[in-house]
Amino acid sequence: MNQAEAKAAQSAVLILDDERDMCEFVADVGSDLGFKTHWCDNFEDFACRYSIDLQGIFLDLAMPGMDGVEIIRFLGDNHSEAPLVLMSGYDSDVIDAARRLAETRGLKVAGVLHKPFMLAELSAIYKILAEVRRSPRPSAVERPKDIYRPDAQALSNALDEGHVVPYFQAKFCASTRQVKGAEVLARWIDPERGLIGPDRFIPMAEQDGLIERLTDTVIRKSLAQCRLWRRLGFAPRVALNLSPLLLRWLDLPDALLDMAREYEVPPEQIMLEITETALVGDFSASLDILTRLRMRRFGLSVDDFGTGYSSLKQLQQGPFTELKVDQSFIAKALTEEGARAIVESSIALGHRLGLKVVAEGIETEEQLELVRSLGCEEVQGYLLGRPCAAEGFTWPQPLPHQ
Ligand code: G
Ligand code: G
Ligand code: MN
Repeated sequence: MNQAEAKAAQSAVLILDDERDMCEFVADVGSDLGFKTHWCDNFEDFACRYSIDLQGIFLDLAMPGMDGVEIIRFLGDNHSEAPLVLMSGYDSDVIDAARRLAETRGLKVAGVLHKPFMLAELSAIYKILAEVRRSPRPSAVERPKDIYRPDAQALSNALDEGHVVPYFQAKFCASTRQVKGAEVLARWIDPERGLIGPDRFIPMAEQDGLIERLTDTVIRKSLAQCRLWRRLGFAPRVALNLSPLLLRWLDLPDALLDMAREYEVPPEQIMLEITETALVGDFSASLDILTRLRMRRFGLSVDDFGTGYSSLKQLQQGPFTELKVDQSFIAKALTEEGARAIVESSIALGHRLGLKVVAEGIETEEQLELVRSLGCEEVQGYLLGRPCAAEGFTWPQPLPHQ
């Protein structure tokens, strides 16, 4: 027995379907590949058989007396880490909805199988199980509880010691692939724990009153870097993320303008990215600040467009100059009709409102080609450039007349 087979032998796959021949069909493939397979035709048995160590779960979405949604909830509540395969005879939009539901509950959807099973499904089952066998067992994966959750004191110390630094992710022209600018993304580099991402400290900074200090640190370091780049003959354009909370601070426009002057970076070269959710709530107060920022010549970008709850009227009334289509739609645009419709209409809407449109989260050539063909001006994503430290960032040589 080789290593992969030995690993598979300890692994179990659980199948829930009220049609016995479907269960046997999947179970046969699983056994062929060396998995222990269990199948059941009702939820009670499934719940008894369920364990956190499962290597894969095949789930029928439509069974008499219960729907797959209840089981998805059960798996979410039990923090299931096993790759989940959804099986159904429903239309693909129903299956897509179930997949999204499972993902929002933290489940990992490994695939979807359409009934009735044909040859294509058989090979899909082989492919999914072979993939499952190669991936680490759930118990070997870092569990959420093992992740370091810093507190406010730790962040405050890190800020004092200069451990929070800007990383830069390039924004490219969608057609020429030239670097047009960079988005600043905060990183906490802890000498012992290594790199800590912003998702683990920005919400906490917002909650514990550290967001102003953190933003001040990140902006000053980014602008100091820009000054250096400018002195080296480059023309860096940077995008800074602003917490929604800062849009309640009436002195923000002047404070930012003072910083831009101090570091000798023209505000026209600075884009301020504001998440769409920030536009909810007291919009007139935000509008006051946004307008004054625009009057000081900063660029204003609506970040994560499509995920917030702002009305189109707010988008139309705000003095924005750029719209960033959220990466969650880009990720699904080539496989889900609904996501593609959102990408298409966001780009068209941005253009109708006179905004430059940026697509974020571009990971494949196909995604790049899609947004380029829809007229999107700029792209950002792992395909062309990951966030990196200033030292790793290269600007194109400016043209002589610049
Ligand atoms: O950098 P990712 O690589 O993980 O960033 C995750 C989220 O954190 C993004 O939504 C980004 O907008 C946000 N973020 C990154 N840096 C900053 C920052 O300096 N300030 C604020 N408010 N948000 C930031
Ligand atoms: O919300 P905002 O647009 O500021 O977030 C940017 C986030 O997206 C950062 O966490 C950044 O690291 C991440 N990111 C950038 N490019 C890609 C990509 O191609 N794929 C994925 N999955 N994340 C990306
Ligand atoms: Mn952003």
